[in-house]
Amino acid sequence: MASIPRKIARLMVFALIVSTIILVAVNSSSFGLGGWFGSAQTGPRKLVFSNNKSKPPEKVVEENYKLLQDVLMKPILEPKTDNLVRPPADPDQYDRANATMLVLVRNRELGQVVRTIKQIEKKFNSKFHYPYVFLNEKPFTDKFMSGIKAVVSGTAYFEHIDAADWEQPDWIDVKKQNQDMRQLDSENVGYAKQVSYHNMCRYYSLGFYNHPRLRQFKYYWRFEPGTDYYCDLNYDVFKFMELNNKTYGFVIALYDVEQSVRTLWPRTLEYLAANPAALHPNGAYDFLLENQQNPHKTKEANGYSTCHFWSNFEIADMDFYRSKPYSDWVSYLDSTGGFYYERWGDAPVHSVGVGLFEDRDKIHWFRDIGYKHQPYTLCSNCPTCSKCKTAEFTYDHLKDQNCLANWWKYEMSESQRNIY
Ligand SMILES: Nc1nc2c(ncn2[C@@H]2O[C@H](COP(=O)(O)OP(=O)(O)OP(=O)(O)O)[C@@H](O)[C@H]2O)c(=O)[nH]1
Ligand SMILES: [Mg+2]
Repeated sequence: MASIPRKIARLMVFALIVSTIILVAVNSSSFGLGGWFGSAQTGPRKLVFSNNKSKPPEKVVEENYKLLQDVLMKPILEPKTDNLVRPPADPDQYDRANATMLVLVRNRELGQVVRTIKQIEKKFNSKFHYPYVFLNEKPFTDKFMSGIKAVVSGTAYFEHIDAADWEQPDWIDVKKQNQDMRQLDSENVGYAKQVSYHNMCRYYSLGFYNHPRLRQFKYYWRFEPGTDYYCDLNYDVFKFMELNNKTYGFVIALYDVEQSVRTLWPRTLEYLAANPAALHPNGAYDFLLENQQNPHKTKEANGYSTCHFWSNFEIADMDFYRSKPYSDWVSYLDSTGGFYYERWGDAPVHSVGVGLFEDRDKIHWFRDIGYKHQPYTLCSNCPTCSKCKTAEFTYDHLKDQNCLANWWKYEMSESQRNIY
């Protein structure tokens, strides 16, 4: 008789262990098992990849690449909306959107930045005269400023970044940082040991939109020295964003170096667990959780596909970054030191932020902006594009780095696919 209570006790212990394991798996989600998030309004959402096909990754690469080739070979012109704003007769009398061109740049990059600005002016800005904001943590030289003024059609603002916003916070554990950077460097993570690169990634993730000069603007077009623009744009892209209620625009999407973002996703899930209502009910979850093309990356990044919009080009609404979900989340990320103990890029940070906290229908793929930042290109079959080869992406051995097909397959609505 005495054995019955002992059996019950054993059963209870067993049940407790099982339920604890289930709870940990469902709620902590640190290995990408996903968890339930969302608010009473949005209903619960489970963060797991919903398109598992279990095909060999090499086959997925080929299929996705073919899909993209087909999409890019299709003739397009410009978005088929009836609200495109055409270039005005006099750009100086034009009622522009509240927008600026934006570049963080060093004095020594003058030649490269001028080269890129000349292309942007020819293709777009000579028709609208949007201003430019140049950011630097060091003073711009007279040579730099006069070199720029000679090529821009809009006002040029040369702005200084305060050390307090640029340098790493003093609570970063420098010993740990050095150890972690050496480790990442030994794993061939580019720029791992270059502190200025970490500062740059952090500043582009959480600083720039609160710079006093940028606070006066809503939209920005980020560009980089040495990038190429191939297509004429005969409409105002900022007004396109505004009139079509878009938050974020991109051209290229890539997988990241997985070792650089090992804890970005687990830290994000911690934030979501504490702030479940922050999750947007129509987020781009599958883009962020996909694990078919480069499953080793998703695994190493603890559940994040590492897929991101390549932020060296982006047109976006800074009010999104200034809003509570993004700014609280990115402050939480910052408080964990991951910008310095790992090498989180601003591209994955923007992409995870937009993908989780914004409606995916407000993200626009600019297929009509032909673009290159070494070694990747986007070039559509569009009569306004020249000097790029239609559907070219990169060297053969880097084909598997393209994750645009995931955006196309999992996140775009029919109307977005047909907008060109
Ligand atoms: N003022 C300033 N600008 C920087 C610094 N580091 C990078 N940048 C700028 O930040 C942007 C991104 O830097 P890149 O070095 O191009 O980074 P990346 O594109 O990841 O690397 P690459 O593939 O080498 O181009 C560029 O516009 C740079 O000019 C810095 O220390 N100071
Ligand atoms: Mg670059």
